[in-house]
Amino acid sequence: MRSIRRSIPTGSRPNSIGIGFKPRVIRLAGWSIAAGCASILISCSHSILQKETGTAISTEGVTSRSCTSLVNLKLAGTTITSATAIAPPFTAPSGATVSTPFCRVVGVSSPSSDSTINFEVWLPDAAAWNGKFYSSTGGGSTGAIQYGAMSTGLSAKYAAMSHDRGHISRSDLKTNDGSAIPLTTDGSWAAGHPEKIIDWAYRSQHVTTVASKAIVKAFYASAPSRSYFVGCSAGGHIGAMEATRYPEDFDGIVAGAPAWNWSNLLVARLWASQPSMQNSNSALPAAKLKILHTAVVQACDAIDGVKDGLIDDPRKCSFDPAVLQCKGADSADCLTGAQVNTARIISSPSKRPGGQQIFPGYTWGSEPLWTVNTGPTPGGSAFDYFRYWVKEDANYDSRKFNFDSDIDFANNKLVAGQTMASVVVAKPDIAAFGARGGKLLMWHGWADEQVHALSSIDYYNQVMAANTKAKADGFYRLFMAPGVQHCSGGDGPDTMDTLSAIEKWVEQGVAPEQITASKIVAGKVTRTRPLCAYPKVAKYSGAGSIDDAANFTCTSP
Ligand SMILES: [Ca+2]
Repeated sequence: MRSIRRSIPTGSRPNSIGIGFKPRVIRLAGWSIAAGCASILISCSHSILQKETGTAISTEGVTSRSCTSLVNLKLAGTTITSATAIAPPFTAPSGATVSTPFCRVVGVSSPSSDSTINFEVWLPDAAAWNGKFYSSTGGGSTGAIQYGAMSTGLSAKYAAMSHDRGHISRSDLKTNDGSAIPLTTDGSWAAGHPEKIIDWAYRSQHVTTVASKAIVKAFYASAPSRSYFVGCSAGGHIGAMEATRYPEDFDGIVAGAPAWNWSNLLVARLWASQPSMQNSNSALPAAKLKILHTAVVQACDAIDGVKDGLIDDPRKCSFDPAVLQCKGADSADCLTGAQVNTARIISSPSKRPGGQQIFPGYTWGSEPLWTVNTGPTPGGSAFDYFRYWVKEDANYDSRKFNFDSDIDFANNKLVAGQTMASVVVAKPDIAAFGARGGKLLMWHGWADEQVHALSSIDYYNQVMAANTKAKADGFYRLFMAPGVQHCSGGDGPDTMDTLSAIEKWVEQGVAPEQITASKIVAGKVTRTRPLCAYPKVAKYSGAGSIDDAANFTCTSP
């Protein structure tokens, strides 16, 4: 048995890119990377070097082998293009730095004739390996290997893998108004490439996971003892997909702010963006969003019993933006009638003309970053989703979207013989994952401005409806994070070690009842607070600092 050593705190959001552009620096929240590596090893080749024969070796019954010989490993549907022993310091293509020696394996998987899924596996020296496999993937429509997450996983002694979800995002594309389309939302690769949509939606993670496990086994002569996936946003979507479609791939999955209901989520983003797309006077500039947020917090902070700047459960906040409407001419401290209307639309459920709800609205508290929903083009991946995946027309005008027939058109569009909805939506059907011992830890910021927080409540309710609560509690837990924006940021404590929580659950059978989250400002912890297994909430004891998690207990609401 290998000694399992966790030397660094690890977090939940190595790839918190989200499904849209977030106009600020994205932190690798929670992943406080201990850069130093005490042991100086000169290469990833391990102590039990096998003779390099240069011939293909089956992974069945293998003994360990050198790094460079992995290039000769034969895997169905996957080609290993290079295997290199890396001596630190090493700088990844993304700029991520690595200070640990490792074996860098670069490969490409092609599960269909139109598939090109680039991936890398970074293997720590056998003596350093914790025996486990770790994987993560990007948010949005991103086509890029997540080197930062790999670096962090490697530093924590995991065999780490990431992949580009089957396409490479372009950085030279523009929106209607000439601004750059972020890497995270480029969808131009999807038009005319249904197999690439399938790769993005679920197949890329599975095939690269299977290939990587074979590589791990060949290198160490030992399969990983445990396998974990951690992702946020569309990375959380992949986590949910894995639990549903490939229950054997991972023992533990952390899905943050999961964009699980991908198609209707993007319809909802289009809905939220309509007022500003139709008329720029309806847009809510950042300064107006600030006064809106101040008013929201003032109105709803105390409902949970603690005035701490956080709204514990925004569903209890019945804020009406009309209280901010200008009495006369537009000015800096009020909203115009059009802006009040925009705030109402963004915070309300999207509906078909007949009144049927499409998706929940954005929760109160999420408004500071509504700039992603009040531009001249739809927020996040919605713009390119409808242009390229659905309409396959680069000139498609999203302002003409019909919130009835076009929803059906999008969901029923055939993608290599399957409907779009069946391909891109991660159904909350995870009983098989639970039955085989898998654990899914889902979490969501209550102030998420991109993936509606209420969509995770919807997922929870569907899991509970399909299983008894007692049964579902054994394999699925949801943690809502008050005041936390999309994957990180916001007023609320947003740094927590979800990976340790899922490992304790998988390896020791200790189901997480609460996870301590920290708010870190300028490198200092300013507040800690328990995040509670939903539906429980953190209740203040009535004594002691409200900035100390010890003074709160998780209780039923
Ligand atoms: Ca409060």
